[in-house]
Amino acid sequence: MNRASAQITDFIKTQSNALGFDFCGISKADFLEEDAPRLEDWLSKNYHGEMAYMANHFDKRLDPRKLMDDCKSVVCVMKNYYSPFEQEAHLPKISKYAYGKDYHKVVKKDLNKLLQELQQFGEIKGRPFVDSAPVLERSWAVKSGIGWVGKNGMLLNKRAGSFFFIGLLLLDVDLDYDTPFVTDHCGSCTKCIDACPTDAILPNKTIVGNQCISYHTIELKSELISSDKKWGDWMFGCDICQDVCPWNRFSEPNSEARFEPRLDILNTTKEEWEQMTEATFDVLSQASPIRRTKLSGIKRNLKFIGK
Ligand code: B12
Ligand code: SF4
Ligand code: SF4
Repeated sequence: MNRASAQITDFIKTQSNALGFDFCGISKADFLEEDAPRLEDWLSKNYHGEMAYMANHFDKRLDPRKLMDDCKSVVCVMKNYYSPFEQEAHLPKISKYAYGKDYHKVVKKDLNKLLQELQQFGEIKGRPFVDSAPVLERSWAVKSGIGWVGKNGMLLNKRAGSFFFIGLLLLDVDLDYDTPFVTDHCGSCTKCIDACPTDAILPNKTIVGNQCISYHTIELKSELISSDKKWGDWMFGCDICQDVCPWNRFSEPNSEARFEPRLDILNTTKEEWEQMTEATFDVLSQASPIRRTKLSGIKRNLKFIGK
């Protein structure tokens, strides 16, 4: 490795930490050979359901060099969003990732800052992505040595569990690369598979996307298709397969002010949601991930609560 790449690598690791990222790993931008057949199989079985965007850009999704010209390196960061806050039992449930400010905005803003700071080394081109582009974020986290993919499909870290967002920064410079994570620490545990109310978790780490409560309550645009399975009280997303995971016993509360639980949203009752006007929702959902579902989606989801 030359001195310049080692210096930039060190800077990225130190600054990502200073910017509030909890983990940072770096991989060489390459074709994700092992993922290609898995993604193809997942799509061929229609596990993406109505998420048509998942079937687009197959080649780009497997190779970041097709997403950005001259892409040489993939910087992968993780940001903790765990919060011990629990909603009162009678309230419609919102998954933890949506407690605070929209993570797309938060993580992307900080990755842009990192890119900005890198300009002191000369002109470095980069593109930040957070759940916003055709790229297999969890596979890059594994490749960057941050953790393994659990049976629940989540990226898990031994010290910190899975309540983490993943962000990627593609760069046009060569860097020093981390060693991929090759071990699996799920062992014989099947707690997530046993607890999933819609049988969306297959034994081989595959998530049947269109069976997941998260898909039904957030991504599905049409009327919610009821099944014989229980939706529980989830109004937006679902945390069951993370809540039961033993690795999340080590979760520490996040220290990000922007992820402070939005009590105005989290304390809203079923009746208040049902009677809410578009104007009120427009104000309430500012900068919150719940905006994605729109008020019509939330009202649709409420019909299935408790079923
Ligand atoms: C589509 C999508 C969904 C869909 C489909 C879920 C799915 N598992 O594909 C739905 C709406 C259901 C969903 C739900 C959720 N999602 Co989502 N989702 C995505 C998105 C946009 C794409 C995922 C994707 O490409 N799926 C296609 C399949 C084929 O890929 P994959 O699940 O990533 O699995 C790959 C690797 O894990 C890999 N793999 C790596 N190593 C190994 C080893 C073996 C042996 C095997 C078999 C596989 C394997 O195999 C697959 C491809 O090869 C990503 C963001 C992104 N761009 O990556 C966020 C993302 C995965 N989601 C995220 C979150 C937080 C959630 C929820 C927790 C939200 C909630 N609380 O409701 C749930 C969790 C559901 C679950 N158990 O997975 C986070 C996950 C963070 C983490 N720590 O893992 C991501 C990364 C967004 C982000 N930037 O933080 N999601
Ligand atoms: S998020 Fe909920 S519905 Fe989806 S796989 Fe996990 S437990 Fe099952
Ligand atoms: S609940 Fe068990 S099997 Fe599922 S991801 Fe966690 S450790 Fe792995």
